[in-house]
Amino acid sequence: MGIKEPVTVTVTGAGGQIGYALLFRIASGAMFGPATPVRLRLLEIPAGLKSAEGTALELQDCAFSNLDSVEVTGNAERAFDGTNVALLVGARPRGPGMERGDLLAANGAIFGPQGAAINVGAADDVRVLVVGNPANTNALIAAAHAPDVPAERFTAMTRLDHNRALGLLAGTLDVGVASIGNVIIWGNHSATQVPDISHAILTGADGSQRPLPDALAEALGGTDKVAAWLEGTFIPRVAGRGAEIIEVRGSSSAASAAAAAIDHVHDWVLGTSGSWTSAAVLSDGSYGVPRGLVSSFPVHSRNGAWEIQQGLSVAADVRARIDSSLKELEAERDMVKSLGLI
Ligand code: NAX
Repeated sequence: MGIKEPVTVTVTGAGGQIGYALLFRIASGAMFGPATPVRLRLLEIPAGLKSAEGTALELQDCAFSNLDSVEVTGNAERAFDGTNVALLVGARPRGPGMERGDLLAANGAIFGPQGAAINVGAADDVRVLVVGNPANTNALIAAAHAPDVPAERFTAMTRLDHNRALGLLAGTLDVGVASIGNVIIWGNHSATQVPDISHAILTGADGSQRPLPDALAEALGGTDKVAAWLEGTFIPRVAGRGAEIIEVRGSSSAASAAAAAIDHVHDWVLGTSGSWTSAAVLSDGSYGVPRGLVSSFPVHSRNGAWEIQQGLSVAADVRARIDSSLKELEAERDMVKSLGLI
């Protein structure tokens, strides 16, 4: 295969810890494959510029064959000019005493202008992944400021939650992650997220498939044990994994967040070839999720676009959890609306 045209990728918060884990993998070809050169644009605020510049020096020192160029800037219009893929990682963390409204307002001041800059200068095929929290609502804010970009091009990351669920299931069943399919994360990327294994399947070494809950019942010693494990271990452990990482590592997830961002964009651009994953995308009303919210769904990607996996049954307990996560998303949306951010 010949060398393709370079893809321009903008990473905000490039001087931060996710940026440091992410940029080298993009530059090495993990996002689009080794035959696609990348042009990197690193956007930072003044306090993070030096760190981003240091990362740019190291990128040069890696001599990645498909790294076309690296540019560090503090100017959003420049950073998003002609961008094909925008990874919005930099965000305002919740400070001491900060209420949810303060947090949303502070992030509105970041994601509104970045959405506007994307609207002005990004390439026609721009795809946006918001990683910075609160990711779903930040995506909503950015989309609202980019009226000329189709709103479905603004997505938020729940792939890390999805991957965390895969890792926990694989460890519990003592199988490889690749043998597990059709896990779902629904709702908000927050503690209310809904990891769901009702449709999950396990593929054996001989290629045979069976419902993953059946394999869990076997591993845990009975069907009745599965519900308790889901409720008491699986769901809280996946939803609380970010806090667990902070507790153990002393700082928040970085390399795993970067890996999930790579997976999200890779699958979005190159397709999911028959399988599904999870991503927070614009709701079209599927599964009773109010139209216009950015919420996590089971999705597949075809022809470079996410599509929500249709026609799945939703168990009553999963439905109740989804509804409570949607309440949280609606409350965030109503708050940013009342703040004039969307
Ligand atoms: P860091 O604090 O290490 O880095 C953030 C960087 O963003 C800093 O260098 C800062 O200067 C920069 N920044 C702030 N405002 C900016 C702006 N307006 N324009 C450009 N750059 C700006 O945080 P890091 O650990 O890298 O995490 C980044 C974000 O990812 C946080 O909001 C975090 O909550 C979120 N996460 C989201 C995850 C997800 O699954 N969706 C998981 C990992 C992570 O917690």
